[in-house]
Amino acid sequence: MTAKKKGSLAAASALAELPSLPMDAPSLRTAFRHYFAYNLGRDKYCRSVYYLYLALALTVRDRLIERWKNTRYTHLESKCKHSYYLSLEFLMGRTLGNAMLNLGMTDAASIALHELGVILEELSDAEHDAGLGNGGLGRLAACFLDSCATLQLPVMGYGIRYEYGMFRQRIDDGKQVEEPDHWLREGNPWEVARPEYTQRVCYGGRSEFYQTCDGRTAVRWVDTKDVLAVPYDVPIPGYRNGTVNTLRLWKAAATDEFDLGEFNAGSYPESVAAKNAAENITMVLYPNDASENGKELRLRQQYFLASASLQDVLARWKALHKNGFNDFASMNCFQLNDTHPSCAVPELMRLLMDEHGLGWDQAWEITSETMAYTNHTLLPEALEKWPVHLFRQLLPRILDIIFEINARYLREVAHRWPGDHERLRRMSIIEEGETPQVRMAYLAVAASFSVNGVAELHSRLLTEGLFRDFYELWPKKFNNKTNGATPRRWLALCNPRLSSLITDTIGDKWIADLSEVLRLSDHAGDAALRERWHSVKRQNKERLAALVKSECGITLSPDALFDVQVKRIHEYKRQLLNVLHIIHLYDRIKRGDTADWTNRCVLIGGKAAPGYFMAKLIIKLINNVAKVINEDDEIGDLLKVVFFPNYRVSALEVICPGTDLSEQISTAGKEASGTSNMKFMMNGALTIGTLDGANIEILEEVGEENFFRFGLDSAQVENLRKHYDPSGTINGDPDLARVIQLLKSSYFNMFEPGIFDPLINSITSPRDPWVTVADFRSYVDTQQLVSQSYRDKDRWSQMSILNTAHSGKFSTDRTIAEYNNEIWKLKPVQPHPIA
Ligand code: MIF
Repeated sequence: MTAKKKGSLAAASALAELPSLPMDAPSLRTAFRHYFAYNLGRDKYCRSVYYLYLALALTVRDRLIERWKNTRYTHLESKCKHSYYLSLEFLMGRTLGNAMLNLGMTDAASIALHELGVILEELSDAEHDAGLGNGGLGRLAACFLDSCATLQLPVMGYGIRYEYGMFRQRIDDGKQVEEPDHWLREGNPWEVARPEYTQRVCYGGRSEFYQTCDGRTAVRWVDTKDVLAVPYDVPIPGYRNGTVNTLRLWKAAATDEFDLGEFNAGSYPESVAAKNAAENITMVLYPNDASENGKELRLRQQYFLASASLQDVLARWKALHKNGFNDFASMNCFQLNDTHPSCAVPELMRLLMDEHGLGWDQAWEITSETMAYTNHTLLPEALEKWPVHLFRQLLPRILDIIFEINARYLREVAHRWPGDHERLRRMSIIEEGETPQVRMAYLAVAASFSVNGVAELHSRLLTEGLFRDFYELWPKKFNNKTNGATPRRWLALCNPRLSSLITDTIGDKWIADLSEVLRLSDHAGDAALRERWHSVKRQNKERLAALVKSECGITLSPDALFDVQVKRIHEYKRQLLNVLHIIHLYDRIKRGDTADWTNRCVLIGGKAAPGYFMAKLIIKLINNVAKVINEDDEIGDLLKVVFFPNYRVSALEVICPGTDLSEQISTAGKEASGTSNMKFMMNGALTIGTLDGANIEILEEVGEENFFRFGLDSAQVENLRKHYDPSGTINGDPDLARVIQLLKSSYFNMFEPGIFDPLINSITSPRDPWVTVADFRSYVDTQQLVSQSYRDKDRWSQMSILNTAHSGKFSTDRTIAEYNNEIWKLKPVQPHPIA
């Protein structure tokens, strides 16, 4: 492919060709024993299952690697177009089970281990979650990679190899305590370091103009402080199709010369400190979901990812295309996962102009034809803005380019709306003010050929609100791509019992084509299926109850309705509304109002950003309410409340199969999409939800009669704000009044006076942005309907089957097919079969 190799290297081509590795149980057993004894050097004194897990992981990894190599070869040979998914977050969770499922080796591995007296599930449970993301946005990126590989699309993920992922959450006296998650401490078998593809990323310094030898004026970025970006590749297998794509994660490392200067000057400690500063860039994931905290280190991370990834793509392009960048735009596409990687816009301009000698116009043509931007939220606090002075100090050359992009684009605006200065001010990439700011979303929109939202409602609200001016200017750029979840992890892997039942009923095509599950609806009237469906749910609830028992010490009865809200803790998601309902149920029991009662276990889980005071207080309130209720002898099994600590991907894999009711209760217009709503639906949970995000599309698919809808819609919420009167609502609703009275009376914080006042004040204020109490009555009435419905087990099972049956739309295979057909336009590539 590239230059002819000499000497030993010439042998590499032959060295890499080996007979394919067998996947039958005896071969897997032999490999497993070999890794355990020789590679890991463990013996009969081994005291940790972790090494058994590692031995199996290495066995699986070999089989991934051979398909990985073939995929890479085929991509190179076919000279296909590529897309790159740039994301600061990839919330991968565990890999072992998923890799075995996609390679089709789970049964053989299970048999091989069984013969050795080893239990596969125990090994799977020993794996640390790769928590390189906060929540939905990061997990979506992980699901997308699975679907890209399954659809055999040449898509590569680019991200950051954080040394510390999402913090571990411990609950101490009802309060969240954050602990560092050093997930790499025991090594990571799922990565391959590739230091030979290291890139250099520049910071600081200044721009310098100079004359090139052919007489052009050009710019170079000088006096920079550089950091190395070392790639670690993670294999991403498709579902039983021979494809293994790549996720490339960058780790920061200090440059050698950087240390040397300092060493020679005799300042050893300073030199080591400088080295640390470089390596700090990829040390920790910022634990904020849908909110920004404006730290310089975060901007460094963002630029680091953008620069290293683009240099990597350009280097590969140059090696293969001797005749320059003419075809670059038709062969490459960058999908920006939110504005986090949007430094890629000016960085691609810089690389093309300063490093590869292109003029502005050609560089702009390439940039604006290759960048595509996905917006994931309308919340103002999540919209990234960086102070101009920070850019000037950290990335001066990048700031020059942003200014120039802005000037040229504002000329286009001025031409379209002559004399409309207000509009120019509104649309400028630079927000004027005491501290001028770079509006990253506007930069991304101005430079991208495609801008999408993540659910129908969200995409419409984008064009009506945040991006209204841009939509008027460039209507064709805007489109919707409703989110999804991969049915491999979120049904086949996490719910083996339901998967077998589905496969028994309609065959197994649904795993690679979720639209097939619709065929279940023909069987929803079959009493025998409903009975089996119910029994599967019951077993999954027992599994969840066992997890809750071991994690929290609380006993849940699987006969009760399992009512679950797991997601990041945020005011807009309204965990508080859930708490108001819990207190209302408690109050009913205390008043003896329990005729036709349905026993309920309410489980709430999620992490709060460490600096988000109100979210942390919500966690404390949930825990206090749970304690009072669970310790009250009058309550017994009528009502149980659990705060599930350290909610993460692997926890959802147990929680979602065991859930009856999925709580999706955000203030309408605020949750861009939601994705756990889809995972719960696939697993046969019913949803209680507002008309928000993808709930609307879930409701459309499954029908009103199989969905518990409540509350104001987004237009009603906006109207209500003008005359919102929570006190009136509270006084007019005796149930709500009693709930608020209980809260105010310190019933749940007897020995912690006043601690919940900020929460009480916020929901009783006419300025409550989330209009929580406005939806109370509708929520409580709908919950009453849920309770009634649950008592008809057979009907509930039918609704549950219909939810799974109508979840086909919410596969990321569908989402990715739309990204591909409408944005990326890649052709699937079938790799050569392994030797
Ligand atoms: C949105 O809040 C969520 O609604 C969406 C967000 O489903 C998800 C994926 O598109 O992205 N910072 C964010 S945006 N975290 C999320 O989960």
